[in-house]
Amino acid sequence: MAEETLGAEFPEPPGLARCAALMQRFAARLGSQGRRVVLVTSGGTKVPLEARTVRFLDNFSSGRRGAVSAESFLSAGYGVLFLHRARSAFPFAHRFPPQTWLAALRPVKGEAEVPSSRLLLEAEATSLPGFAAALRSYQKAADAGNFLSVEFATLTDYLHLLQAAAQALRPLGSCAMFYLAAAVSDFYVPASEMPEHKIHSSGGPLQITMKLVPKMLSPLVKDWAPKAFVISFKLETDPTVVIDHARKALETYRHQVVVANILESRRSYVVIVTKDSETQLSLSDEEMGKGMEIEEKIVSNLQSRHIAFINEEN
Ligand code: PAZ
Repeated sequence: MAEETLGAEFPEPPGLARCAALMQRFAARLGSQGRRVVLVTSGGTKVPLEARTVRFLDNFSSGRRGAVSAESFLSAGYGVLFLHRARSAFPFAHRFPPQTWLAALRPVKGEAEVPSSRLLLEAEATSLPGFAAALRSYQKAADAGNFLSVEFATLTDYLHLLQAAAQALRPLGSCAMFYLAAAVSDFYVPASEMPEHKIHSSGGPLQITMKLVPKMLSPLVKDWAPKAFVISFKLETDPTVVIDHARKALETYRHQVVVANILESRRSYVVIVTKDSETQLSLSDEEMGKGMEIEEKIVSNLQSRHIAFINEEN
């Protein structure tokens, strides 16, 4: 199937079979418990310009949408398969960049009774607000087997892992949700046209012709997981075109929902677009002041739609 869809232009990344097996076991176990499971994709993709890559094209996505959404899905009782760009925002950890805990955590000294194999750390409770709760939430989800994270870096990794994830979730039918928040490149340089070595400036100004990346929504909806509840995201910078583009995507791929958002306002405003509705979700200043995140509203809205979708199927 991989060769059929992705072809030789996107050679299979090393480690794919191991990740595919992990995802399959994760999905099968939760599926056997009748649980709802969501695949959250998150972060941008790297598009190499050379085979021995020195340079690549990337994009703005921080992965925060995916990370916060994964937390909300776990709170809502979903099993979460988190397919994310390496070093992008990670659930429960993204609020604590290294400079927060590097300064706050200190090794506990002079505890003679503590064996040398143990590391004891301490911090003023006020110096890391929310840290202990975040650790507990992460560990609870991971220990219960409700959370699995899988990393990608390049566009090629992403495409193969998405396909493998879809195949793992397929047996769950309508209980599987795809929440495709990753910002995936639309363009790539085919492996066959990529120079092997670093491109040199002595060759003059650089001209690159990039090909269009095949749209994975099409085989996902039609073949890989045809019964699943599928949500794609549409990001634009021009607010006058975003809803039209979201509608076009729904007509083309025939999936259930597009979440439309604008680059600058994406943290506080989105529109949930379906074939017969448009629902605006926003955060008030007061909600933002309380630390609420728009993803809580997105996930709550989508969870209700997903339950209705499952009930319609049965
Ligand atoms: O990753 P982030 O939190 O910085 O941004 C989220 C987002 C804008 C990448 C996401 O909401 C989105 O719209 N993803 C799809 C982008 C697209 O391909 O149109």
